[in-house]
Amino acid sequence: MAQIIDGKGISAEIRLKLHQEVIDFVSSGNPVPHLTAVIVGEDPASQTYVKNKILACKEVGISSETKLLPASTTQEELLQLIGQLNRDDCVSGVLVQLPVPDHINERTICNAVAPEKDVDGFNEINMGRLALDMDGFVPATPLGIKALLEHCNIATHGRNAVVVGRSKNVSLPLAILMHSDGKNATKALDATVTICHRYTPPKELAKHCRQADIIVVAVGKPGLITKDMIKPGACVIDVGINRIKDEKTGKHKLVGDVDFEEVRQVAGHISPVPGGVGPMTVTMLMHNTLQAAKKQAASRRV
Ligand code: NAD
Ligand code: L34
Repeated sequence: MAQIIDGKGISAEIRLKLHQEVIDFVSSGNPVPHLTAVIVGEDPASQTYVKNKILACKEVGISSETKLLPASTTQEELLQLIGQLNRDDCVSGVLVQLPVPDHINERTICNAVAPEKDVDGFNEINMGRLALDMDGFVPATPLGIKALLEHCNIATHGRNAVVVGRSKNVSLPLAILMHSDGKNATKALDATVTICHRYTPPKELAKHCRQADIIVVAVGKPGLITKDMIKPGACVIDVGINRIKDEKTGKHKLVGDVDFEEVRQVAGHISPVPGGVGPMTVTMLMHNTLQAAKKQAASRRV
C-alpha cells in the first residue's frame, strides 16, 4: 500500500516556518508583507480558493485584501486596477484569480502584473526566467509539488517522470522545474520528463506512465489514471480537482484525476484530493509573497 502524501500536514509545517520568517522580517523594521487578490465574476471555486489564500495570509502574518469585481468589468478597467496595485508601495504581491471572463484576455492580464509583484509567476518575464534557469517567481502549484517530492525524499535525479497535461500555468512550468538542472538558480529536479496531453493516444499515455518513477497528473478528468498504468512503487501526484456527485450518498465531493483506491495498491507514494497539492499551492503563494516583500525591501535600501 502506498504512503499517502499529507499535503495539508506538510503545508502546516511550512506555514509555521513562514510565520516565524514574517515575524523576523517585520521586527527588523520592514513593513508587513501584503497580498492583494483580484476576482472578476462569481466563479464559486475561485471564491473558495481565494478564501483559502486569505486564511493562509492570516496564519502566516501577511496582510491581505480581496478585490471582488463584477463579471461585467472591462479589460481596460481591470488593467487600470492592476496598474494602481503595481504602483502602490504598500502592496507586495498581486494576483488575478483565474479564470477571468471570456471577454478578458488572460495573457494580457498576467503580463500586466509587475514582474516583481507577480507572486503567481504567470507573467511572461517570470515564465521566461524559469525556462532559462534564472531566479524569479515560480508558479505556486509546481513549487508546491517540488516541495512535496523533496519532503517525502522522492528521488528525481536521472529518474523518469511523466507530466500529464500541458497547461501554461501548471504543467509547463512543472515540466520545466522537473527536468532542469539542479545546480542552477531554480534548484530543479534533474528528471527525464515526458509531457502527455489531450492528443496523446490512451495506449501511449498508459505506456509512458508505466515507465515513470514519478507521475504528475493535471487534467481535470476523474479516473483518468488507473492501476494498470502505474509502475509498482512509483510516486503519483494528483493535481486534478473535480467536483462529482457521490453515487452512494448523493452528495457532491472532490476527487482528483487518479483512481485513488486502485492506484494506492501499487504506488509507493500517492497524494490525495483534497488535502494534497491544493493546500501546497496556497502555502507556496505565501512563500512567494514573503519573497516579493523581501526583494522589494532590499531594492528600496539601495
Ligand atoms: P487545463 O484545465 O487548462 O487543461 C487540461 C489539460 O489536460 C490540457 O493541457 C489537455 O491537453 C490535457 N488533457 C485533456 N484530456 C486529456 C487526456 N485524455 N489525456 C491527457 N491529457 C489530457 O489544465 P490546468 O489548469 O493545469 O488544470 C488541470 C486540473 O488541475 C484541473 O482539474 C484544475 O482544477 C486542477 N488544478 C489544481 C490546482 C491545485 O493547486 N491543486 C492548481 C491548478 C489546477
Ligand atoms: N491566478 N488562478 C491564479 N493563481 C492560482 O494559483 C490559481 N489556482 C488554480 C485556479 N486559478 C488560479 C489556485 O489557486 C487552482 N488553485 C487552487 C487553490 C487552492 C486549492 C485548490 C486549487 C485548495 O485549497 N484545495 C483544497 C480543497 C478546496 C475545496 O474545498 O474546494 C484541497 O485540499 O485540495
